[in-house]
Amino acid sequence: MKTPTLSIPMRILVVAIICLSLSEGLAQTTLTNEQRLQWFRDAKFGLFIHWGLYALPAGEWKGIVYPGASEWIMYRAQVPVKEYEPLAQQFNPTRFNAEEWARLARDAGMKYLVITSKHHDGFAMYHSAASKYNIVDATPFKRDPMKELADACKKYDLKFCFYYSQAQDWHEANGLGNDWDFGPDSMKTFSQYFVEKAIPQVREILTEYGPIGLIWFDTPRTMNAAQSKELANLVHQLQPACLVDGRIGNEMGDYKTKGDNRLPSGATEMDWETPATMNTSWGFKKSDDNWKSPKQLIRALVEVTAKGGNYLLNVGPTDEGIIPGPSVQRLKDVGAWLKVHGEAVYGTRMAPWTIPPEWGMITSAQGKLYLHVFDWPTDGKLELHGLKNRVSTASLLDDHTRLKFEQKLGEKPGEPSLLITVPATPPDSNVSVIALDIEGPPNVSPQIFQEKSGTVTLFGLLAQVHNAGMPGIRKDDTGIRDWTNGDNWLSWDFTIDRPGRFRIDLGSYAITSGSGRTRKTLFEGGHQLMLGVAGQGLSFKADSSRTERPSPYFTDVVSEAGEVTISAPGSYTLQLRAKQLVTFQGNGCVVRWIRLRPVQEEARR
Ligand code: H79
Repeated sequence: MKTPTLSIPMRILVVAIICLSLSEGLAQTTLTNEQRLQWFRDAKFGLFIHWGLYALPAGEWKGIVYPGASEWIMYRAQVPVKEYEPLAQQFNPTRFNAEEWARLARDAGMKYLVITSKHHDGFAMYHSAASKYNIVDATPFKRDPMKELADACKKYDLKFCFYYSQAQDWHEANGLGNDWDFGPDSMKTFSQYFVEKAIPQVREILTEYGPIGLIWFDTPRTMNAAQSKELANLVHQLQPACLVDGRIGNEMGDYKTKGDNRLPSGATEMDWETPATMNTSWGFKKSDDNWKSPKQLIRALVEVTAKGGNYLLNVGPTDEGIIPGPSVQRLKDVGAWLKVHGEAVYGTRMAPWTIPPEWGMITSAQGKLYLHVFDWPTDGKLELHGLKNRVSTASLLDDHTRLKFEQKLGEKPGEPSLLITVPATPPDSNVSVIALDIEGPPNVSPQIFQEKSGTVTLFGLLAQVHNAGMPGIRKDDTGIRDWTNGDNWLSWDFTIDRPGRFRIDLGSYAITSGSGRTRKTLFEGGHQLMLGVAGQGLSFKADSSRTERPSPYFTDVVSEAGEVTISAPGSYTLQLRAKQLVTFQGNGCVVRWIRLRPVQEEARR
C-alpha cells in the first residue's frame, strides 16, 4: 500500500499548524516540574552576581570595616534609611559592560546567570514602577543594566535569572529586618509590604525582561505558607517554564537550595543547588582577599555535580561595574578545565555510588562513568570498588589514551573491584578524568569496602538507624543528626579483605558563629560514646580535638575513638551507642562518619 502524500504547500501548512498549536500549548498549559528542570539538570554551573549600592561602601562604614558579607553593611552598621538612601546619588557604574559579563560567564563554562534584582537593602537594580528606589530613577547612571544583561545573555546562550529578596527589605517600614528605623518585625504589617512591593516587583521582573530561567528567592523569614504559595504561583503563571529556588519558604520551590557554601556528604538526591562565594563576601568588599584557589573551585564544581546538584558561583562587581580581577582569573581557570573535561560534567548524572571513593568523585552518563581523580595514585594503580558492570574500555578523557585494567567480578571480600593502570603523573593539575565505557546501566554493590589505602569509611548517610525511643535519630545530607536519645543507636556492615590493626576516628561538626579571627565555637559535642566491632569495645568522648574545613556556621571536627584489631578477612558490623549525649539548642550528636585507618604503614596485601 502506498502511503498517502501531501502536496508541498499542504505539508508546510500542516507543519505550521502543528508548530502553532505546540507553542500555544507551551504558553498555556502548566509544565510539570520534570519538564521545568530539564535544562537545570544538565547545566551544572551558573554565575551568581551580587551587585547593588553596597558595592560603594564595599564593607566599610564611617571608617569601620564590618565583619561578614558587604551586602549586610546597612544591617551591621545599623545605617538609617536617611543615610543609606543617598548612596544611590553616587552610584554610577559607567564601566559596566553587559556583553563582557555574559562572555565571561560563557567562557567560564557557565550555562545560567543569576543577578540581584533587589537584595535585603531594598534597592532595585532595574527600572521598577513599583518603587522609585531603583537604578534608573534614583542614580546618575539612569540606565537599566538588567535590560542590557538580558540581551547579552540571549546572545551568549545563557539562561537569564533573577535573585529577589522577598521578605527582608530594610528600606521599607513594613519590610522585614530593619528594626533600627522601624522597630521589631513583630510590629510590622508584612502582608502590606508583600502586596505593595514584593508581588508587584516580582511581576515586573517576570514581564519586562524576556524569558527568565529561575527566580532565586532568599531568607523567607516569617512568611506564611499561603504567601510562599502565592509567590510561586505568580512565577509559574507569568512564566510556566521559570523555576523557583528552594528559599521561597515553607518547604516549597522547584528544587532545593543548600546552605551557602555547604556541600552534602554523598549522592542521595538530584535537583539542588549550592550557592558559593569565591572569597568570603557576596557583594564587593575591598578588604576581602580570602580567595579560594582555582583548584578548590574546580573540585567543588565536580563534587557538586557528582552529588547531583548545581554550583552557583558568585562574583561581586564594584560600584564602577567591574568584576574584580581575582574573580575574572578564577572564572577563566575553571573555564579552561571545563573546555577539556566538559563531557564529564554537563548533562551527566550523579554517581551511582552514594559515597565518593577516597581518591575523588564519579559522574555518570549513558554507558559511561567518569572518574574525577583528585588524589592521583603514586604507584600507578587506581582502584574502584563495587562496580558490577563489565568495563569495556578505560581512557584518559583529555587525550583519549587507552589505559590497561583488570576487573574482578567475583564474590571474595573486597570484590567486585577494578584496578586501572595509570601514568605516573596526573594529566591535569586540578582534576584528571578517566572515562570508562560500561555495559548496561550502572550497577553498584551497596556494600562498604576497604579502600586501596586500607581505610574503611562508614558514612553517617549509610548508617542503619536503630530507634528504640523518641525522639528518633534523623538523617540529613550531612549524616546522622539530632541524636539526643541515648536509647537509640547506629550500626554499619562492612567488608575487610586486608585485616590488621586500625585507628578509629569520628567525624562530626561544631556549631560556630562568625568567621576568620572572629569565629567562636558555640558547641563542639562532648558526648560519651561506645563503639563495638570484632568483639572489641571502645569507650570515648567526642571531644572534637581536630578541626577541618572551618566555616561561619558549622566547622567539621574530628575526635579520636581508639584502636582495634581485625584479624581475619570477612564481613563485620560496627555498632555505635551512647553513654551520655549533650544537647545544645536542640542539637545533639552529629555523625558525619566513622573512619578505620590501618595503623601500620600499609595493610598486608
Ligand atoms: O545573598 C547572600 C547573603 O546575603 C544571603 N544569602 C546569600 C546568597 C543571606 N541572607 N541571610 N544570610 C545569608 C544568613 C545571614 C546570616 C548573618 Fe547575621 C548575617 C550572620 C551575620 C549577619 C543574622 C543577622 C545573624 C546575625 C545577623
